[in-house]
Amino acid sequence: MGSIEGRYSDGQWHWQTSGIFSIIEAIRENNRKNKEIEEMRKENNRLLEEENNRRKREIEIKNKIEKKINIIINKIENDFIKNFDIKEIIIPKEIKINILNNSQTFYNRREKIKNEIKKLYNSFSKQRNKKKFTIFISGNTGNGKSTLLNACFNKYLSNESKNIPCHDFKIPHLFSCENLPDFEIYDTNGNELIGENNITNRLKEISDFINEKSNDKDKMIDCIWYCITGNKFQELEYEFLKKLNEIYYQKLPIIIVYTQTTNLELAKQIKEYINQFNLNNEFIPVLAKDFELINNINIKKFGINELISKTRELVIKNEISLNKVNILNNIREKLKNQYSNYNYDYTNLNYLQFIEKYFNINNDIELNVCKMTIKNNYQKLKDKIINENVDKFSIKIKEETQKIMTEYGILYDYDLNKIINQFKNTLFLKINKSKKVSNKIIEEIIDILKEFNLNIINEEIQLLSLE
Ligand SMILES: Nc1nc2c(ncn2[C@@H]2O[C@H](COP(=O)(O)OP(=O)(O)OP(=O)(O)O)[C@@H](O)[C@H]2O)c(=O)[nH]1
Ligand SMILES: [Mg+2]
Repeated sequence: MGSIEGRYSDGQWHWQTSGIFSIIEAIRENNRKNKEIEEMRKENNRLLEEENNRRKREIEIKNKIEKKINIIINKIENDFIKNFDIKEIIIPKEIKINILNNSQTFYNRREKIKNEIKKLYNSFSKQRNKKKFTIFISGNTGNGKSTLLNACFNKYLSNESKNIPCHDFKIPHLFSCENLPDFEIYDTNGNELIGENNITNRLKEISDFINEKSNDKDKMIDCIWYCITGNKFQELEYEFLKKLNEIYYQKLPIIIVYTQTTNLELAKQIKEYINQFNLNNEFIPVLAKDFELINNINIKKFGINELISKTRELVIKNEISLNKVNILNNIREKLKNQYSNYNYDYTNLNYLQFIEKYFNINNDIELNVCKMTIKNNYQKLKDKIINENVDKFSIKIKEETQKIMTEYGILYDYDLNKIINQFKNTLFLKINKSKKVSNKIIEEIIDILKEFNLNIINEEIQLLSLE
């Protein structure tokens, strides 16, 4: 057995166990310590897990923030670059106005290009390899086709009908006369447009005939005169003309000749009425023969010369537009030879040099002033623009990233300088690139070509492109 002994020293009792008591005590003590250790271990684990979780969450949030911030930085950068227009910025407004408005040189540039094109245009119309303008007259019976033909040649060639229609021509008959040597005109039987079927048949007859002639370059039809008269533009005439226009759209000009015009006011009304249909035919009122109003009071004939010169003009225009690709090639070649070594952005010096070279302008004071001003300001302006943009850019980046950080209650450390430098580089590239690309001249040429009825489509713009 064990015992417990007490001993007094240092002012207090000290107990000492021995034997079995001391073993029990030791076991108890051991258990207690084990428990303590176990609890400490648990507590430790808990804290560790908590810390781990906290770190995990933090990493997650940081990742999220990083992603968001990267997206927003990219977007800001893209927006800046996209909206950055060097042409608007590099040259200050005053200089631009100076260049574009006040300078005779620049004003003349358009005229000079126009003249170049005009020359080509004229040389083309002179080169017309067909000798005559071949006209096909169509229109309802009795509305004055033969009389019109005779008036053009100033000679009675084709029978004019008296009271009944004279169906002289089973097939269209070609007339010509030295009085108007560059014209030959087909007279035809009048259309009797009764019913839809008739329109179709008549159209077929006419188009077959025109088609057959088109195989021979010298004999092909160049223009149709569609004669109408009286105080009404009939529904069937409209149907007929509409279909005729469809067949010959951009192939053959069709002129509406309003014959036997004794009342200009009425002619105007008919013209306005037809305009509603958007047929886009030229409308020319004509009186082919003096008209006796009453007892020797005559209305004088008129309109024949207008009809003839309009016809020449439209036929040539049509031929040119059919030959458009050739002409465009010509123009392009001509311009390209002069442009090829130059950049032609009107905001840079090279462009001015190009203008100088292309139009042989050497001592134009205005041009030189522009040149000097641009030269002196160019680098300064470039730096200014870049700095201004960089400032705006970094403010925007700071603002937007701050917003995101506040939203997540966390600070995120990103390298603003790196981002800004990258932005600067992109901006530089863009500025340098934009110097080389400008369609200003092309646009102008396209505009001018339009005036000559040379509307061009996308591929042709490419063709014309000087790059
Ligand atoms: N005064 C005058 N009479 C005209 C004019 N145009 C036509 N006429 C008369 O109108 C009638 C018919 O004219 P045409 O020229 O024969 O008509 P068309 O269209 O050739 O007739 P078809 O060949 O039968 O289809 C004739 O009597 C002409 O003299 C004009 O401008 N002035
Ligand atoms: Mg006739």
